Amino acid sequence: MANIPIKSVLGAAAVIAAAQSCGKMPEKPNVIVILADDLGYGDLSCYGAERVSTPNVDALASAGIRFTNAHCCSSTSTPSRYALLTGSYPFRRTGTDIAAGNAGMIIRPEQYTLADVFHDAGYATGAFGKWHLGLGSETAMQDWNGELDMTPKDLGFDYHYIMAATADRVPCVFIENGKVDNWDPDAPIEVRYDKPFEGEPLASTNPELLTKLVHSHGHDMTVVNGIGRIGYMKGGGKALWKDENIADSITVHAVDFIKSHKGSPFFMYICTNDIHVPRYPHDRFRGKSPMGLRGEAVLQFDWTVGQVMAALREQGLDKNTIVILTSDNGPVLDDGYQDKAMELCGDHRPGGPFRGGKYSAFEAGNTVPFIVYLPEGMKHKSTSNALVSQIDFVASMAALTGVEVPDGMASDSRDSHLTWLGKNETDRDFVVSMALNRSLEIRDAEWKYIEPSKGTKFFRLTSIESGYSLDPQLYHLTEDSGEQGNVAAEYPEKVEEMKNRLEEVRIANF
Ligand code: NG6
Ligand code: CA
Repeated sequence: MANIPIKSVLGAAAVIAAAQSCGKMPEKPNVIVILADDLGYGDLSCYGAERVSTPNVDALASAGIRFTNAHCCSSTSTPSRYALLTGSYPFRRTGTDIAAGNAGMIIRPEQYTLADVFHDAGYATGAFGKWHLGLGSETAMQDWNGELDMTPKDLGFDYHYIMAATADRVPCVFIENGKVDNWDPDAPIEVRYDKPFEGEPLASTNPELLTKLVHSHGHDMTVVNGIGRIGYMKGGGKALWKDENIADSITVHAVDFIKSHKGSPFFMYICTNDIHVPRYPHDRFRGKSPMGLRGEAVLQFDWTVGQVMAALREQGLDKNTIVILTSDNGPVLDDGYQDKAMELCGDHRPGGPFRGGKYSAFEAGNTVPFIVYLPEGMKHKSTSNALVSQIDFVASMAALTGVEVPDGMASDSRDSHLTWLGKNETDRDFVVSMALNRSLEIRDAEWKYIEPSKGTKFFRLTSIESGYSLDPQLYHLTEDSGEQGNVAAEYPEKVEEMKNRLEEVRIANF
């Protein structure tokens, strides 16, 4: 039943009835997606990490299902999140690459989103934390001192408390329901990405301002909270965030939402800033990891997960809430700040057994932790090796909640909810993902093909193998999950077959 197009799904009510009969599914379970940032396959203790312990995430995994072959749709944030929320591959549209903090909203209101699914199912919906999909109807035209004219509200989210882009990009403020939270009338906000504001200090010209973190590459523009950022910003005053409080702010708002919606079904999209750069966790995590700031940021992520679960328990909602925890892309150590992530990593392998990392076409770029916490009584198994993809969020959650996806929407998304709920271990037919240079890879449960593409073999600044090659690459994943031997020359028919399958996906005309 997995992987069938949504249009051929039985009546949704029938699907829910079937699920209920075999596993005590609550009638309208709350659904929480916890999306970590740059958290690698090997960064959690339940995925084998030994130099960091993540008890709260591990508890989620023991109460649910831990997937060992789950993939995001791109090895960077914006395109990955675009796919998760729309069920449409980011390569189908231009403008889906890593977004600036003043990018206009990339998903357009007419697109059907994961939030629309839940909205149509009668759920209250909220987005929290890192957004990174643009805001406002037009790039660089946002009024950060008034109300934004296009926001997640236009995409099915009733409520949002978000960061426009990333913690290393201006504007360094939270936005609540279209307005800068804590907006300071004495410090009106201006944001630019094309040129600096005259007379404003920069990280490149005023290094004495870098009191908290110093950059290693990039991040030499406006300084906020003693840390250099990407982009230029003026003003902000009391609205400016303190990096050490970001996790707390996101968590507090998420917990408040849980408390105020305990009486009716809700969907939450909680995107932590951890463990993206700049890594500057709260004092209470400092000195707690042998891996320094990056390890402490993992601990802080784990803390957020613990707070969300504790809130569910306190409200008696752990019995009817499904929590799906995953990451937007693979890991990186030095992503532009001198936080000693590389030096203190020791034998920790953030990408687990996989090759490459963030930005890369190799497996560590898009093989991500994926844990589905299920209410008591619904648990069928503890790990699943099924091949699954984040592209299936929209169709799977539509099937789960009994919503019909409108024709022509979320066309790449397939209903995999029975696999996600552990009722079968059916592999997706194929999984496609995109690397930084927009080249594509396709894999099935056995083989992986990386299409030829131009570009450096090694990202020097981040020390990550790109996986790019002018030659076609074929890896026999069942024997070589570490992608050590390109066997394209030995299996020309397989190369042809995978290439054609990729081509079919690419040119699909929905
Ligand atoms: C890169 C940034 C990196 C990070 C990334 C986006 C530099 C030198 N590097 O351009 O620090 O922000 O973009 O990461 O500026 S993502 O996880 O949001 O895709
Ligand atoms: Ca990311």
